[in-house]
Amino acid sequence: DPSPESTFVCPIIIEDDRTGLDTETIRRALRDNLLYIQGKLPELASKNDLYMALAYTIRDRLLQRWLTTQQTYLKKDVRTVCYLSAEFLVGPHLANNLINLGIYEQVQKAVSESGLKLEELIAQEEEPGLGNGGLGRLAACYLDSLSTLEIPAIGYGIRYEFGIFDQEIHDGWQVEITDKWLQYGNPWEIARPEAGVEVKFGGYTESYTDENGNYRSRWIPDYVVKGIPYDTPILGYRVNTANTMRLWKSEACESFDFGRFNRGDYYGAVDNKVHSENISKVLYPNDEPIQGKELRLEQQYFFVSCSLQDMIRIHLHENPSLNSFHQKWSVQLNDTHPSVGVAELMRLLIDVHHFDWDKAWFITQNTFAYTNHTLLPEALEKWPLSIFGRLLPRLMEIIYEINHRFLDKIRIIYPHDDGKISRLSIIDESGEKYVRMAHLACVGSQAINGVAALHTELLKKDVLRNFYELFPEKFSNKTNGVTPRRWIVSSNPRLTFAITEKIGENWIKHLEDLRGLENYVDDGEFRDSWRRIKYDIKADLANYIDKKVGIKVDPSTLFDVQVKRIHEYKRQHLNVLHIVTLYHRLKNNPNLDITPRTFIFGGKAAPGYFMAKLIIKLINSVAEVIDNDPTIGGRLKVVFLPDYNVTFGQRVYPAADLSEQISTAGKEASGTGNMKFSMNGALTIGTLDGANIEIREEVGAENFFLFGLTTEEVYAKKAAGYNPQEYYYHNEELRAVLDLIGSGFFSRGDSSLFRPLVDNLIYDDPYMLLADYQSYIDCQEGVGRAYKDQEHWSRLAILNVARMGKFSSDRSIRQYCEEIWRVQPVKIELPDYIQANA
Ligand code: 4GP
Repeated sequence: DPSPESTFVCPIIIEDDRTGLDTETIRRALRDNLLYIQGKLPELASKNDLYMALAYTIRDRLLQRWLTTQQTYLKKDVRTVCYLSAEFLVGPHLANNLINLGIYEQVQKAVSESGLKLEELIAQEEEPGLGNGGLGRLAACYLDSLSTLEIPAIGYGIRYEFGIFDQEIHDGWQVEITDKWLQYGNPWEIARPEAGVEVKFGGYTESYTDENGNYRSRWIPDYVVKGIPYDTPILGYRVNTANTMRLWKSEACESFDFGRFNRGDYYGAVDNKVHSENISKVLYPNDEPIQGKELRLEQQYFFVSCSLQDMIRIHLHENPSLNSFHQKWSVQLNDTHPSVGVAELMRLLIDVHHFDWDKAWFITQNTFAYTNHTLLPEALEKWPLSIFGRLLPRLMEIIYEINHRFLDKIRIIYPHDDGKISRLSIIDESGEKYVRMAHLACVGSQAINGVAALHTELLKKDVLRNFYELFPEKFSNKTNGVTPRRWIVSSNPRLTFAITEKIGENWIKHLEDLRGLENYVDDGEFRDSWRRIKYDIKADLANYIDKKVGIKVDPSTLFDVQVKRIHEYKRQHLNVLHIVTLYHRLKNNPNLDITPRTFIFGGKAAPGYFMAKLIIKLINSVAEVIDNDPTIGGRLKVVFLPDYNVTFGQRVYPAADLSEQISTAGKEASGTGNMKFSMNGALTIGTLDGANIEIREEVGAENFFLFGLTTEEVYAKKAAGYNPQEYYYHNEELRAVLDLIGSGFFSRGDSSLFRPLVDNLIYDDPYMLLADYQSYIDCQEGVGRAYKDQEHWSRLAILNVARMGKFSSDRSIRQYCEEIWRVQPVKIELPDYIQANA
């Protein structure tokens, strides 16, 4: 809020050094920031000092755009999208901002004066790993597209002090290391302590009658925590729009308890501070299955309450009342993690702003929309009433009331169906009682969506069937997308150049334009240069692999890549079965003619997920044995690259020939890595799962390596009593492969190490690897043959890129805007004294 004392009227006119986009000005600004922000003389500056100085130089160039954007939104009283997400896996900012501002080359020249390369400074940035995997990365792509499409938006989340752990590999096992991404400071964020808000926890509620005789509730908390917003500007591509990502840090209201201190309790005096700060201390490292820890619920409520209070403050700044709240704000719940927001908005409207229930409910229901991201039943979030009621007593009461009113209505529709009532209830009363967060989200939202066509169908048929029956009109599909700015332009400059040379640069904002490349599939010269580019990128990755893990790989081999979280349903171990099959064949027939391959893996396992950690150990063990076997002669190489993250993803997607998307059908909601690979010219081997289906539809069945059971077949097999032993006993090669792993061959004779994994496959196999094994092996043989014909392979690769238009996050965001959020773009005009984008 502008303070009434602020009487500055003169605009800042000459800001040249902080806004100019030409090389000379940037060079001057860089030196200036090095001296006056980093406090370093050029001759004593470290690489990090230079990175920081450069980051500030670029941030300066964002600020006018950002402030102008915010001012325009306020003035025009626009409708705003708020994307509520417990995770934003944004990845490094510097390179992306340079690209979006259009000043990459100018900065390259300006930096060269320091004797360093821009790429070295870009590599210096610690990436903010504030997410686990797909869900968090999707949120980041969506922020990029929202700004690029000039949509008023705020991304609200948590400023974790420690993001996703760094992964090291010791003796083949994953070891987790604390991610200290903030240790040298974060130049991209701006703290706004003056916009802090308070959040209550614990305690009890009481009722009272207000001065007008109305019956009301009051929450007397046990403790109150302060949320401080940290803002990061998110600039769109070649537009002036810079939206805000606003992440909340938790702090103690009173950092020091003088009462306790004076009684001599020195440590007790800071207890409260420690507890409060713990809330935003660390990201829970579990992908998909949730961990029912109380601190996690505290995190969720903390950031959701902060964000809703923030929206209300902004709203009341421009509007006389909250009656129009739902007309000005559209709030998207990124999975159920923020779904307590439904009850919190009710609380704020009723307890704080004295709305009656029906009006508050109307506003709430018309404000929220909910995206589901997973079909795994174990990932459906629910909180024991005991924890929920103790931590959030007032919200518990409100949820009971929402449920009570909801079930009253349902009873009219299904008068004698108690089973239906208990299946729909927000409270699970089948055993220990729980709050079902997905039910709260469904009841409290105007729209519900899945993230790929198949996923949405399965939600309707299965996971959310009862809600679909009740409100079919709320359901729609929004297939995921990824931003081509980060996943092609920034990560693959060589391909970007080659494409732009042929079809111009419009595709960067209109990815459908890649279709124009189809005109060049028959151009031999183009295919040649395409292959040369791929080879060079693979050679770069080979150097990196050598530096990182000391393994030499040959860039002319087929790079077969699987990078994603390690999970049984994603079936990295099916990939291993293929590798061991090839190895076994070569051992039996050393002269066998196979297409030489380099298998590259990357991904983190949740620290408490034993089987996933054992899969990592298996990959590394197989890698070691094959690498040390001279008879293989480099025809097979296996590399597990530690610490897979956004930065490494940017290196590996462009270098892949083959993208492994091999989840059990019906398990992967969408996948987004599948899109990044294909956009960069890799071909996919995959099942009919998630967005693979739509990718195959777009690129054409003949340009996609399909294998495995369909979702219906998986269901049918399960229903008929799936018995993996049948496959084990009837498929000799499969049996040999499993026996080899079980025998201790890859574990220095220790036959117990991989037993749990092998036994799990033979006796249980919940993700049906054995059922899909033969089809996968056969399909891989087809891949090997196809790769031998390089001309043919290049054609397929070019067609894959040309047909990926649908998978830009710009398309996804347009659909959300039109069909769920009903928001319009708002043009941002910069003041004339600011140099426009290049
Ligand atoms: C992921 C899904 O597993 C993935 O298929 C999807 O592409 C991604 O969300 C974005 O929608 N889910 C999660 C999660 O990351 O934590 O549930």
